[in-house]
Amino acid sequence: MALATGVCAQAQGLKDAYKDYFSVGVAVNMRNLSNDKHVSIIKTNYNSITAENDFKPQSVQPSEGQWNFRNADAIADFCRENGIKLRGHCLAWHSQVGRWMFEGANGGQATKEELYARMKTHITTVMQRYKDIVYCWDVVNEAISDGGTDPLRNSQWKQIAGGDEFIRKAFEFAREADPDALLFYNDYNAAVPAKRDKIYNMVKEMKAAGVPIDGIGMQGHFNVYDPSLEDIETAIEKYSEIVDHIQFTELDIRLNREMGGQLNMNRQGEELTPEKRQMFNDKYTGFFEILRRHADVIDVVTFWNVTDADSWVGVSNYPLLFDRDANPKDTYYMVRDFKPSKADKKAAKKSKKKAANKAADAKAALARKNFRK
Ligand code: 9MR
Repeated sequence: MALATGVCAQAQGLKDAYKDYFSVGVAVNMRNLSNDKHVSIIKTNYNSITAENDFKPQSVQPSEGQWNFRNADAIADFCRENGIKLRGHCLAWHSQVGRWMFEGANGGQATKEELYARMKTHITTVMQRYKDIVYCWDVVNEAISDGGTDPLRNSQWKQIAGGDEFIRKAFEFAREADPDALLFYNDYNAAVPAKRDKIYNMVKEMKAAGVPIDGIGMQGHFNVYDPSLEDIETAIEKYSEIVDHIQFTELDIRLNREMGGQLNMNRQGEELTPEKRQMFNDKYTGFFEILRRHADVIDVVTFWNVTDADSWVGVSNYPLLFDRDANPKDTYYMVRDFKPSKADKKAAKKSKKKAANKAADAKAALARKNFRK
């Protein structure tokens, strides 16, 4: 048939271009879902969605026992309707969680028992509500410290638990709530050697003690300078010694030197000079080359926001593949229309049977079928 010509070889969207390697995802908010152009970008390019904010503890349970699932339900329904799988983000985090989680019933700080009981209720309620469509969860988010000698962030979770026990508890409650979901430890700066080693050691020790951690989420809030592509690749290799699943969960690449999960500077980027544009293109294409090489262990790469105008790092940081007007940059085509190398083809073969993505896609297909009933 005439259709079987070169025209068909052109990739449709990112998810199609990478179908033999890994899934491609995006973080969405409610504004995206009521914008036709954004919806079209999402449907064309992505087969995994993360809610940017609407599944977080503060959003779904602003005060104890008061549940607010409106936005989370709308995002889950969008996924069900379109057969797009959903990443759950997130269950235990020091940020975007109501203060009530850490307050004692009789004033002062909660006891460990109070904290764990609330944690269990939260995790069980949220996970069971979305178990038909959510294929993996960031169970614990950002619990490792950025500097200092203590590998643990000095959060209220840690203070009340008296150490890292809350991490174990969170994963155990999560496994019990939905035994089919893949469970992730998720953090930023996960490719920076000092923090990488702390994450590696924590996950290794926990797994050896039987804690049900399936994978590591490397957020991927990069900039055009750091971390180096070498550090990113080394981190993937190290983590793959201890887990079968690595996901890049929050990808964006800033023009300024700031990186990680918090904005310490301002949302000013830098001028988009030809040099900067080149660095940006090189970083994205180099990063995707690495991802393809490691497709056997990488399940999904998720962009943190749809367009530059949505980005939490500010539009002038130019961080994504779609510009402020939701038009694809030339970088988008460079990432999408790659020419597979020999190494790519080998990696694609190795990753083709990847059970995680298949199971998750089957779940999304079933959710779509049920949604239409
Ligand atoms: O993109 C999110 C932004 O809209 C929120 O204001 C912010 C609140 O902390 O969280 C952002 O998303 C974070 C994600 O949930 C966890 N990793 C770091 C991300 C950027 O701060």
